[in-house]
Amino acid sequence: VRVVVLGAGAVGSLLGARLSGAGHHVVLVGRSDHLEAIRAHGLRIEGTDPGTFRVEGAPDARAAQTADVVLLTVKSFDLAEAAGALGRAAPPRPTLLPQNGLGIEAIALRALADAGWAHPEREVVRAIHSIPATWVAPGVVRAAGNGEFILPDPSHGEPDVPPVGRFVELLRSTGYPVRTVATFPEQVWRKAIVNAAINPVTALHGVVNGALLEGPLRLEALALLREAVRSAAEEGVRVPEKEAVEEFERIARATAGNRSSMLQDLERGRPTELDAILGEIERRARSHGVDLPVTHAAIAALEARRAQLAPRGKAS
Ligand code: KPL
Repeated sequence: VRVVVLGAGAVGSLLGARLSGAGHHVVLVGRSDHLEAIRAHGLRIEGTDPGTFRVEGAPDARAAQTADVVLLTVKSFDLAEAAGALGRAAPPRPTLLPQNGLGIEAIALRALADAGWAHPEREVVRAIHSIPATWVAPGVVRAAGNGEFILPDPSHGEPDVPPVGRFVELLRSTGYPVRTVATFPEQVWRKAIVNAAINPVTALHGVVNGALLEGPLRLEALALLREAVRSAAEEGVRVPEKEAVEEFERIARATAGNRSSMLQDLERGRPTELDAILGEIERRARSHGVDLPVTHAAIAALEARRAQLAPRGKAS
């Protein structure tokens, strides 16, 4: 299968490496220094199942013109722009959206439709995952533990099912477990709840995910988790708090050595997924007349930290 990874950061590159290892033809679209390093030395994966992998590089979304499938692995804050570029550069293609956060599909569908795809909802498959990947340097990514993919159960889709089965098969070839669930929208919330607990606290304190398993940082994470559970409930998605805590612990443990994506973004002076995670959680609660004080304070603290760290002129 010819796979184009649009947005080859840590996760996109790691997936590209695993797919290439499984015999697929992989083209990464990403930063030029990353592609340069890969051209010279191959794509190096450190950590879990290390190795060096052959993948092609391409400068922009036009690579998707000849793709069988597209993994749109940019972060949520770059999604509208990347989906627009994909829509303008290539005809409709099965496209996977594995971002963190809430409201992701709506952003991609709107951008693809605006760019000219007639029925983007037939092509786009939302997925969630907990694969820990750390950016090390151009050409080098660390697989920091284990994770899994969750996709919607295709048998519960609309008659015009998007190509879920195709992605299930493709993603299984990476070696990561892939589950399909009938309650997919609830799973998206469950992952957002876990991200609401892990990402802001690791980013604010500059610690790996495993540091939240005990002590005061655990309490900080759980306070955010509780408010996220409340927001979900207001939206009609009932996640028992006990189950949310267990999921938080399971993922923090499985990715204990990883630096969360929000911490990595903050340290690199990039925008973060704060808005797609805590911002959405707060807005949705507020639309039901509910204030989330801990979430609100964490958003303010992270925005302040980002303003301190962001390269000048690039704050957004
Ligand atoms: O989703 C993640 C992220 O960092 O964004 C986890 C699963 C928490 C791994 O770090």
